[in-house]
Amino acid sequence: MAARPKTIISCAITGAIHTPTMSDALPYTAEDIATQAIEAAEAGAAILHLHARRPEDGGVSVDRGHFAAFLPRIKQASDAVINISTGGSLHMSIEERVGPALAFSPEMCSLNMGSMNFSFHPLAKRYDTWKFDWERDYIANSDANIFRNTFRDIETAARALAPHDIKFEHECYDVGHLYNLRFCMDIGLFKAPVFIQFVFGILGGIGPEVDNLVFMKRTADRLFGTDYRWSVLGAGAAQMPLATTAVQLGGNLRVGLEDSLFIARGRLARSNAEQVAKIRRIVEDLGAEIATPEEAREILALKGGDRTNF
Ligand code: KMH
Ligand code: ZN
Repeated sequence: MAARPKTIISCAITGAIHTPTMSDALPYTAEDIATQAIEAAEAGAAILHLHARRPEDGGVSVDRGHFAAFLPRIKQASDAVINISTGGSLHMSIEERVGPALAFSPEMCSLNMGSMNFSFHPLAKRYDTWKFDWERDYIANSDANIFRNTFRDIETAARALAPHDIKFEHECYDVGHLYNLRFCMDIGLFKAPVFIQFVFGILGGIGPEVDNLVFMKRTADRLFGTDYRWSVLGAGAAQMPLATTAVQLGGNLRVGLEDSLFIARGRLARSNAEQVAKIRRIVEDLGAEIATPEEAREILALKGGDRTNF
């Protein structure tokens, strides 16, 4: 029997959905983002998916200075693969969103593979008071959001970043996004092996049922054969259950406060590292082994941590 592949744990440290009111653990200063990222790597995350935020109020940022305040600190303390988001916020152009990846040339960056409704407005009802003025409207008005990732946007990002030899985390929120990726590979935008993040449970995307994971995986097998590696991200309450299912199916997984603020039903996580430690226990209890950053680099054919610009 072939050896079981090692499980790559990605951890998405802060994201652009949750806001400071929702959890005291959500990091938004450079110091807290760096500390939580380093601790997540120590707990077993091989890949750190990173967004920046404004240190004064936690707002979503693509400012180079905000990234520059934590990237070198993380690199100094950890060998983990750095993955910079190109998701930005839902109000930014693709040129603004790829800015940080262009500036810092990380080993990986996210790339969202289709346009869609992307909403978290139901969260607004859960809070009566907010830590910062911007939060309530940002959340409540997300029912008007279109997360724009047209073919032209995807091509713009791919061509701008091509000289940097960055491996994309192709975020696919529905089965059509897999076909978008196949089309983009066919016109030469991405080379194998591609890394697909199957995303479940975002309002506007496919729901977090196991049937849907099997369907996405089966479709990807048909479209990409051996040319892809895959990982699973379940939003909110689906995070740990779907990550566990991914391990059982031989895939990789993503946790982190970007995707869920909780460690168990009704219990907020104290940190990103707490979520990583929990899923690591599950991975090992299921008889699998986690991948080190070096192993993740080999599995995903990454360029190496010495070829970044930070
Ligand atoms: N929060 C995830 C569902 C990105 O950074 O490019 C989406 C995400 C997007 O991770
Ligand atoms: Zn993200």
